[in-house]
Order: sequence, then structure tokens, then C-alpha cells
Amino acid sequence: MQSCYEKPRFNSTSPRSAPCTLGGCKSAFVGYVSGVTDVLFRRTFLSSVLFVPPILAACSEAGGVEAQPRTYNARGRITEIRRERSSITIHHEAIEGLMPEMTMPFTVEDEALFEGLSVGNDVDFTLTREEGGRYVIRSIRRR
Ligand SMILES: [Cu+2]
Repeated sequence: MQSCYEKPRFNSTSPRSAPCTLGGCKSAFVGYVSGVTDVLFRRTFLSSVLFVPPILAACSEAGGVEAQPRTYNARGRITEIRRERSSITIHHEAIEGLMPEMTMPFTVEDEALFEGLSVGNDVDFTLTREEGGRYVIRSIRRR
């Protein structure tokens, strides 16, 4: 496959391949669909290599969408409240895409979420799975 990057410049004193220029390479890819495709592919590939990593890095630094953990909706019944441990244990129904029905403790980082809750309450709640596998309740309310 011919490409302007490999086309020798016969009128040059340098034996090395010439870089692509409008004047020197135009005839090289006019009429060569595969050549054009190759050039476009190279440009796309180079764009990806050169520009995507900085964009991803910027997202990470800014706390972009990709950095946020997924949120799950769940429901169940409170079986234990350990406010001093920032923990509520809930017998929850199956959480689609996460886990089957079970009784387990959840971390509650926001003190305000404990207000009005008692053992035996049926609740709807949302949780996130943090790095390291910790499950944190983000919102909870009685049904
Ligand atoms: Cu569970």
C-alpha cells in the first residue's frame, strides 16, 4: 500500500522519505482510495494516541462521570442500627446486577440519614459500591 510517508522524494538530495506535503504528495493519494484510507487511518490513529490520553487524564482530575461509582436502588428491612459505627444492617431483596437477597451491614457516612429510622422499618435505599468493595448507603427512606 502506497503512502505519502513512504514515497521517496526523487529530486531531493536526502535519501530519506519526505514528510507529507500538499504539493509533493497530492498525486500520491488522488485516485488511490486505499492510500487515502491508509492516510485517514493514520491520522485517526495519531489523533487517538495524541489527544485521548490527555482528555482522560483531565476527566480523572476533575472527578468526571467515569470516576463516580455506580448507584443501585434497593429495598429491605432494617435489622440493626449501629450509629456509633456508621452502620445499618438490612435484610435486602435481590439487587439487580449486584447481589442476591441477604442480610448485610451497610456504611452510612451521612449522620442525617439515621434520623427517623428504627429496627424493623421497611426501607427503600440507594447504595454505591466503593473502591475496595465497601457498600455505602447514599439515601434511605421508610416505605
Ligand atoms: Cu447484600
